[in-house]
Amino acid sequence: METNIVSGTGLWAPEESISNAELVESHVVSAEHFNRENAAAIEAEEVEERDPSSVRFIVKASGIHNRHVIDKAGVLDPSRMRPRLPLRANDERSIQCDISLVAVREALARAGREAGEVDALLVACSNHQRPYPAIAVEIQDALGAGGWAYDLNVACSSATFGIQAACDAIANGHARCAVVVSPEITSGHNNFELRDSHFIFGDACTAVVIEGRETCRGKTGFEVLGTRLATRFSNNIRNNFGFLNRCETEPRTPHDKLFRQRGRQVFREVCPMVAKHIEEHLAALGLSAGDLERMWLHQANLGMNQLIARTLLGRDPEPGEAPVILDEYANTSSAGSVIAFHQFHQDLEIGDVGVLCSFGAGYSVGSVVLRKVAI
Ligand code: CO8
Repeated sequence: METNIVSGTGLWAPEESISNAELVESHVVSAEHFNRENAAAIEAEEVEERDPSSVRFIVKASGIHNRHVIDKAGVLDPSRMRPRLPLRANDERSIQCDISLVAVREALARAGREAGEVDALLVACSNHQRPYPAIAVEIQDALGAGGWAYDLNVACSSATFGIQAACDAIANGHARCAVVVSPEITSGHNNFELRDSHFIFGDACTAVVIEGRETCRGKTGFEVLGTRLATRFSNNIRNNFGFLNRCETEPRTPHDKLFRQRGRQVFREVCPMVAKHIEEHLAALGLSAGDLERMWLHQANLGMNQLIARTLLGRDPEPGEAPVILDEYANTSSAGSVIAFHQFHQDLEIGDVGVLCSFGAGYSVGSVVLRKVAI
């Protein structure tokens, strides 16, 4: 069976970013406005008063200091609180296609591959701009790639689920050079009006090139020792936006069609699930946490990552053992663990082993165990 290699990664992140202070300032203005407009209903206890957000809470609860977004002005405008994106005509490229091209081209350049050599392309992310034609097929066309392409969505775990699908396709002879791209425009479906979640997300797009060892052109790469996926149904992270909204006899509130979660429950339930998942995956490969040089974990919450690493290692992780990018990028959904890998793998030695792991809505967990190899 073909040995799969991660031969290149790429990253697109918006130039514009928002600090916690800027985000909180906009939230406070919006909450005050809401409370004024709804004073009578709040007084009658028909509507809940909106409490102001705080920078101190955000840093303490999440470790997030900053996030990059596709349109800062729209997100921070208290009367809008979402990106302002010009409508594109059908003959123009979609936004997800445009940002994907940047990340994919970087990943291919790092792998020493031409776009025309790609024969499988998966757009793996938590929201697609339209149901069809698939964003993946649009990117395939814009890139000049061959083969086949499709979209898939497993929320924050989309990239690792896509990597497993790509590895399976190569191993089964259905593809030779696969790309998994995760264009996450989270600011389009985050609720910036509510303090509980307004600080959580940021936008980014990552790309991962996977190919058989025989075709690799680089001097080094990361051999995929194994992939493992798991899902368990939970309503604790949910978004009710969908194509049947317009058919529902009771209209949903706008907030119901955006991201929402019971964050504390997610924290409590997902951390042990992830630690056990990684431990069992490593054991199945004849490895243990002590063999890991690096953990590229999903970037939702600093406390979650520290707890998962501590559970696995039986001690606090050393600086750099579980790299953090959420301080700068916030939760970029499925792109997060790939950004951590993209930015923190160059220093590893041949033979070093690491695990890339995502987790989130579903619930879903995906792990990819990687070993640096000379080609
Ligand atoms: N400022 C001040 N106070 C606040 C704020 C704020 N911004 N937000 C909440 N509070 C208050 C609460 O109201 C609460 O007050 P009280 O005790 O009076 O009720 C108090 O602070 C404590 O609130 P929490 O219990 O919610 O605080 P936590 O310590 O649990 O921290 C976190 C909240 C940071 C959300 C934390 O629970 C967490 O990170 N949990 C894990 C969440 C997670 O990993 N989720 C994964 C989501 S991503 C995913 O799966 C992909 C989805 C698809 C992408 C969607 C893109 C939009």
